[in-house]
Amino acid sequence: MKLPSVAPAARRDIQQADAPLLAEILAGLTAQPKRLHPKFLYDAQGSKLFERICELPEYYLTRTETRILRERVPAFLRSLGAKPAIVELGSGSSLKTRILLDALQGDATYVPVEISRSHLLMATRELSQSYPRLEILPICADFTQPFRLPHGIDRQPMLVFFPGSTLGNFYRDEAVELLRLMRAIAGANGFVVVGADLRKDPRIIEPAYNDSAGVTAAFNLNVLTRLNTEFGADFDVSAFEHRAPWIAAQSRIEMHLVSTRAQTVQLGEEVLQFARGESIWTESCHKYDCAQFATLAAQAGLTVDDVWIDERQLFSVQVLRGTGQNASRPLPAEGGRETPEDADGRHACGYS
Ligand code: AVJ
Repeated sequence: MKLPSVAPAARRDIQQADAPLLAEILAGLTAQPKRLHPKFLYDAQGSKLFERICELPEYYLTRTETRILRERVPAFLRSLGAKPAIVELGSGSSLKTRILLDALQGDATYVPVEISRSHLLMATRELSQSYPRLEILPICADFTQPFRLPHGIDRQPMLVFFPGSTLGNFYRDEAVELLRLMRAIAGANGFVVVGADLRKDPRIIEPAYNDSAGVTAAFNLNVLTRLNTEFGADFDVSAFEHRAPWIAAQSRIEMHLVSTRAQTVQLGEEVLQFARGESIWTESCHKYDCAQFATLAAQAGLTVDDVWIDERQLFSVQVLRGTGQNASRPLPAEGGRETPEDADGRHACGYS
């Protein structure tokens, strides 16, 4: 094997590593309307602020989902059969997973799939201390790209877990693609359990994204601070305002950062022009009713087996299964490079 050279200067390495991200940021900020992918909200500071959002009185989502899971998961797990495998996509710090793991009676395998190696390692360490009997098989991967599952996992009762209403962040086609991936991982007999915030009176939804303590505003504005520190931009953060309106026609909350005056911002080689009132669109949080969610799931070859909802009908946890024979596992990618079982003993989990 050819070893990598150790010579290049660290500075250049960092610039090269960031180059595709910078290109993506610039493409978004020179588009009409200006936009940034929501993933940029979640740097270390952004993730901390998001954790504070989850504790806000107005932000009912986390609290409600946690309550639903605590109540429903024990019986559900008992029905799964011996030694289930729980696959979680974008597991982060695996906080919600603990509700599942706490309810486990016997042996189980937990497969967190997480792009951030530091989050993944920390979660693995903490979970193995809390749950010494749990087999943990962490996978460091971007789940929007094909990745491999641990070999043999498909012989266990399979549960794919996607809590937190994260699916709401995706546009329809992406959401369907992601559900298709989960169906493929779950296989013919497995379950896909997805948290989905419900469409409801905007007087409940809007305050959740416009909290009185201003934490969501800080979370949204933090992305500009990040562009300044990590990508050398010169945003005047005080000249932007957080907005999060409910857009009924699209059934979503849109988060924006609105420029309070005409201004220019330097980023990389570009000079970005902002008109007064012009916005950067930073996130969309789609809300479904149960019928809409079932249609979305059906497009991905999933059928709704059960829906768990709190008594105020704020939030849903959707229990899904593959529809009929479409639910078979996808074949590994063709072309000879990847065999179903390669040297590291994992089988392919590609998707189309
Ligand atoms: C992490 C996508 C579930 O949509 O409620 C919270 C993100 N943004 N407040 C959500 C978020 C502003 C959150 N998700």
